[in-house]
Parts: sequence; structure tokens; C-alpha cells
Amino acid sequence: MFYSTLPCFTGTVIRAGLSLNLYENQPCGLPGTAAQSAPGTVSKFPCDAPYLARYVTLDIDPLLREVIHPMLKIAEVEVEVYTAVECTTLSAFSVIGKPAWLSTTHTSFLAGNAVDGNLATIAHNGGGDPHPVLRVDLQEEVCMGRVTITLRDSGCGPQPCFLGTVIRAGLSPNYTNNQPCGLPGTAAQSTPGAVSKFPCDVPRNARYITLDIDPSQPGVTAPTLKIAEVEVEVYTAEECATEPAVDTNLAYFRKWYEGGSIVNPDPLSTKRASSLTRCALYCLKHASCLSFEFAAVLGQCHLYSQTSEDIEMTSNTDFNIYVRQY
Ligand SMILES: [Ca+2]
Repeated sequence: MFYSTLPCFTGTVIRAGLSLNLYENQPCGLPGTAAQSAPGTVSKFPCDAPYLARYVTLDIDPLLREVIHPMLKIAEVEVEVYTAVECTTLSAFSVIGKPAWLSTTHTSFLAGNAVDGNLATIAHNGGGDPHPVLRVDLQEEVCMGRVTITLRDSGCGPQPCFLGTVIRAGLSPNYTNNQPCGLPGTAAQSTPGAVSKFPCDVPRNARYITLDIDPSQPGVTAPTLKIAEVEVEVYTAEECATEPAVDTNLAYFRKWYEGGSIVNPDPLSTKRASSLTRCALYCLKHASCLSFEFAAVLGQCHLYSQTSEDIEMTSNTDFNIYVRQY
């Protein structure tokens, strides 16, 4: 049959969250690819950072360039969860009334409208802005966890105005120096009143949040920020502990086994970690941690108190095992 040869999983977005409106829930990982559309393919989508969810959805945005024939053909959905403790570390940080700035000014829609706590007021850059930027100064350093953007409920015209918007958080007032939080905004996130959450992974110290639209991105025709509200959630400071300049992995740990998973019961802690270094740091900061396993593709970091003599292991291509070297 003709359609069976098309990459049916391309562009499929996996989301998890508390809302029945799928667009209010944040995506897990990147949209599906043609390579993931092969018969019998098993694909894993990490939902980072861990957050509370009741609903899991799969949807295909037909506006994505690569999507030829949107068609869900799903054999099975499986879910892995963290302990509840991993989901309680984010707390709201009010940005209402913080100083806000736009790269160009519109007479009626000032930058401060994005941080006034009122969903009916919007910040809107001026006309002819070659690369619109909206910046909020938190006036202090926080351990940035997640940024939530709400668009105005009356929509933003015929163009998907949120498409290509990059959310960044960092210590520099210049947006180009700060790392993005999540992926650029999509056409699906440009619907009236859309609420989109952008995890800042890894958590980082930040004073400034910016939104900017690079006009050179595909599909971006008239880059315009039309933002009803910016909201922020932060982690406790420990999550942002400064990484040491030395290579932590080499200095403190050795790779003990590649392609193996620790099966000893009761890990000290299960973490979400976006890098081997961060997983190693979690272990260093835990007084009893003598070994850990890390799965880069899943972002999973499991800490253990076992030494190499005590580790019980099973073959698992996702994980590598590291032990402290004393
Ligand atoms: Ca507002």
C-alpha cells in the first residue's frame, strides 16, 4: 500500500502534563523523525525536567516542513516515572513588576505588559524590527528551572507569531550569551492564549530571561513578539551548584562498565541529568554515593552506595556504570 512507505512517525510530538488541552503540556524530547518511522521502531522521549503529568499525548503538526502525510500508527505507549520527590523541586518566582525591555517599542504595547500579571495586556515589539528581543531582568540570580510563556487570547493574526521564538536564561543581559531553554516555539504553540513551558535544562544560574526571534529560521516571515505574560519557576540553589573546572568524571570516577545497569535494590537517589558531568556531580554531593549509572539518551542518573565489589549488574545498552576511585 502506498502510504505504508511514508515516514508516518515524522513530526510526531510527545507531550505530558496536567491539562486536557495537549498544547498546554510540554513536549518530551524532539519530534519524531523519518529514521524513527521504520517498522517496529522503539523510541524513547525524556520529559525533562521531571514534572507532574496526568495525560500523555501524541500529535502531529502538519505545518512542519518534513510532514508529508500526518497519520498516527502507534503499536504501544509505555511510561516511566520518577519518584514524587523529583517533581516537587520547582517553585514559582514572581517576575511581576520586574524591569522589562524590548528591542523596539510599540506605542501601545510596552515591554512591562509581559510581567504585569494580567493576561489581557501584551508586550509587542515595534514595526520593522529585524530581530525582536524581549528581556526581563529578575534583579537577582536564581537557579532557573522553567519559563512559562502565555500568548494573548485574541490570537496574533494570520501568521504563527510564536514560531521560532527562542527562550533563554542566563547571567548576561545580552541574549546571545545565554543558553536556550527548551526548543524554539512552534506554529502549534502560536494559537490564541497558548501556554507553553520551557524547561531550562540543565538548571543554570540566571538573572535575565529573553525571548528572541531569529528571522532566518524556516517559516518565519514577519518576526513579531506578542507576549501576554512571562512566568518563572526556579530550583533550589543546590541544583545550580557551579560545575568544577576540572573534568569531574576523570578526576573522581572511572567507567566501570559500558552497556550495563545496576540492579541492586534501593538506589540512593534517581535524578534527571542532562550530562555525565552533572550526574557525577550529584554523586559527589551525596555523602553515601560510591557508584552511579547514567543513560545519556534518557537523561537518567541513578546513585548507589555500592562499591565495584558489591554491584550487581545486568546488560543494558542505555546505561554505563561509573564507580568512585579511591
Ligand atoms: Ca500581561
